[in-house]
Amino acid sequence: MPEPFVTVPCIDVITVSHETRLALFRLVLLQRIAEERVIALYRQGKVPGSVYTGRGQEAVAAGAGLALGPDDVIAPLNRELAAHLARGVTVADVFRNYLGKGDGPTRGRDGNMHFGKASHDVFPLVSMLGDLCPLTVGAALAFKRRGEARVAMTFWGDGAFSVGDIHEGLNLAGVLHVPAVFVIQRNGYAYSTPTKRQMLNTSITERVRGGWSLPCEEVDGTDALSTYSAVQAAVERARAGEGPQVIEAVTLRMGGHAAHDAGTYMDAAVKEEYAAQRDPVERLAARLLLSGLAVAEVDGLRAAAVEEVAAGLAEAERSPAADPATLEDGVYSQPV
Ligand SMILES: Cc1ncc(C[n+]2csc(CCOP(=O)(O)OP(=O)(O)O)c2C)c(N)n1
Repeated sequence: MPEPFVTVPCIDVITVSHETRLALFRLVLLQRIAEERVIALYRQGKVPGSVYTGRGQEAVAAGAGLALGPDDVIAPLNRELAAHLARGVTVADVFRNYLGKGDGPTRGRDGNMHFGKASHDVFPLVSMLGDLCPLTVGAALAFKRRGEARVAMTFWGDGAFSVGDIHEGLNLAGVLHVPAVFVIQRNGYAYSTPTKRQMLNTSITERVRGGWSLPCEEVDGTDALSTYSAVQAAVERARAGEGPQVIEAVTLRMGGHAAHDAGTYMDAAVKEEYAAQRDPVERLAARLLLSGLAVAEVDGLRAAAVEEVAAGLAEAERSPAADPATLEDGVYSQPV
């Protein structure tokens, strides 16, 4: 194996095609690079909102997003940029939202990741943790009642697993046997609170199986191939009418909760070990090298992603700023 990669390669899930591996690599790279760019813009005072990235968790967002079919719906949270991109949301649209542009997804109202895209079946992020769960169950129930072979998927973190709406939603999903897939990113923290200080049993899988009698699989969330493969199996199971499933993806935030949080309360040695050994981007790069790609080819894919992000940002920067006169549009009904 060529030298620059010290990271442990991800598992070779042989059923994942070469094209899918390349698509996953593009997505993890786009999320990593775009979010680094967003943080730089935020520090320059150009982002009016706050910034919550998924650094270290890109493999989950990419793997889950790519596992869906074209007619499925997705309700991402704030660490799942690659899932938006997997659905065809453009890098330019993401930057338009962060920069508060008038033609962006929220037309300048947000400056964060609280947006969806109806044309791409991406639900907007609801900030109240837990709310996306019953909403997703509702979408899945609609598919079931209409006899459509479609699947609804959402995400949340281990901290959000304490929210009641999630348990009501999971229970309902099971009882109504709806085609839904729930992806839980277990990154060990809810903001600054370690999961083990929040719950006695930190195994989401055990709690989902024991509490709600739903199938749940724990996967290495830093391994894009494993995550993609597990989520895809859950999606196809749900589509075949076999009911909902939960995936517990074990990850770690490679930093604080948000751009304004340095994460100094996190164990420095764990963070270092994670960055050196389990960085999802580098693990997938190592896998691509092991499967025969040359270093120059992997570098070419990295360069293409840098280019795609730069082009998306340039396009967004050309967009007009939001017009303050439109502030109340879409908020109140229009006077008659
Ligand atoms: C109902 C609710 N309570 C509190 C918050 C504030 N809040 C936003 S993110 C967060 C931590 C969430 O932790 P976790 O679910 O583990 O996700 P992570 O941030 O680690 O990805 C909290 C408490 C919120 N948005 N909604």
